[in-house]
Amino acid sequence: MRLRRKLVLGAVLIVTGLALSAGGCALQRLPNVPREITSPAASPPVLAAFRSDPAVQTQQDWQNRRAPLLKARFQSEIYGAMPAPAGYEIVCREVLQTPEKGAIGTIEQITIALKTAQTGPWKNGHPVVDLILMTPKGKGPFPVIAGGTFCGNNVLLPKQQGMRTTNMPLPQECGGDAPEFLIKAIFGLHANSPPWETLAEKGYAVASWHPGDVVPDVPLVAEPYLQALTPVGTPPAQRTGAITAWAWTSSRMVDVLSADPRLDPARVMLWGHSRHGKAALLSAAFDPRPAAVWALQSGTAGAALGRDDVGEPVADITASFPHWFAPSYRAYAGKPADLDVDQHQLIALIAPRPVLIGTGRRDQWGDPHGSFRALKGADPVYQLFGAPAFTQTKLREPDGKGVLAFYMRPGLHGIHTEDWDEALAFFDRTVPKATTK
Ligand code: GTR
Repeated sequence: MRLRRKLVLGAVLIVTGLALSAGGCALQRLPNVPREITSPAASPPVLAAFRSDPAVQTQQDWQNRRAPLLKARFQSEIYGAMPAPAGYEIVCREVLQTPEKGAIGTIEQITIALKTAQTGPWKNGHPVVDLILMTPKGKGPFPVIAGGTFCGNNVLLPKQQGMRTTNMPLPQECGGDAPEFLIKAIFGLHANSPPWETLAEKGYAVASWHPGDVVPDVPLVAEPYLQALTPVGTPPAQRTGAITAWAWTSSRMVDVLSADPRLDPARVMLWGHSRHGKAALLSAAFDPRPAAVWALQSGTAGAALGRDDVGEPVADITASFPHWFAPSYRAYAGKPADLDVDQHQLIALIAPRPVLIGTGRRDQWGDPHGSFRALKGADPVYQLFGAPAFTQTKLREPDGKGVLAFYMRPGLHGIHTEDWDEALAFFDRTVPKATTK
């Protein structure tokens, strides 16, 4: 049985046991991560000499020399080649909702044909993505929080008429047999959809799409889509991975959102949970436009340091999800310290823009310690850009000061109301309110 299925089955058993027997006690059997950080600092030090590049002293050194070198290493060793943008075409726009009551103005479905350098196995040769866009009542331009959904758009608004269903294969865990209450019990109230009304009340637009419409999240099925997205001439070991394809898709969605007069292009925030947290970080690292990023429980190849193999080991992630990465990443299974890049350097590529990392106390697999240490490791680059230092010292005590921020809530892997509360407080605090249109 694949690891992912085991995890899901384990979670189902835990919650079912919890519901049937011990009330709230069963969760207590899963250990919290230790309160104190004892592991060493991230390495290599982010400003130190790296490969043939001397130590970084200035912002120009970072931007002109180090950032391109790191992007090349992340592509060749972990994620695979990032496709070039090739434009898009809006195929149609449909209004799904215009509620009279409440703060939501409209919810629309915008169908977008993405252009790609080569044709591939998509119907008509190129990917088509349905973007679900909620805009609040009132006068924009609105800031927008944008991110991918796991199991197709239907899970966002389950009873909505007129929503198109994905025609791509879905991962097994999206099988659809699990009742909604069980999904919420295991993975949180907002596992499938954001708190629309709260976000609208606070003046945020929300954009969601299904990255699996570009590359299906199914290992064997994904390969021809990945081949089609891989830039011509890329060595086979560096073919585009699905995380990269999904990060590229985020950037295409930013293209569309930035051109919408109701939205503020200077306040497009990316977010993602778990695998989509990995993609959100990668997207912002390669694309200067997102104003801020919130990555929740993004773990290995996300916010968590990987060279120490704490949390999800490279051997496991590349065996369970080979399609997520360049084939080259597999070579580091069992010896991740041989990698010369680590995730603090990925976060540093987002500098000086705000990054919030969310973790769960009992989510050992997602590695809260490694994520905290990655933020610390990225901080010197933020300081080089004049951003306030990351001064938090305790995992459980956010200091609410910096543009790099970390929180660890109780519980396991999932998306809860308190996660959204943390994210909104963070975006409110760190993303300037001034509009540019
Ligand atoms: C897990 C995987 C993690 C994380 C998670 C998710 O099975 O091991 O890396 O991405 O899935 O996306 O929910």
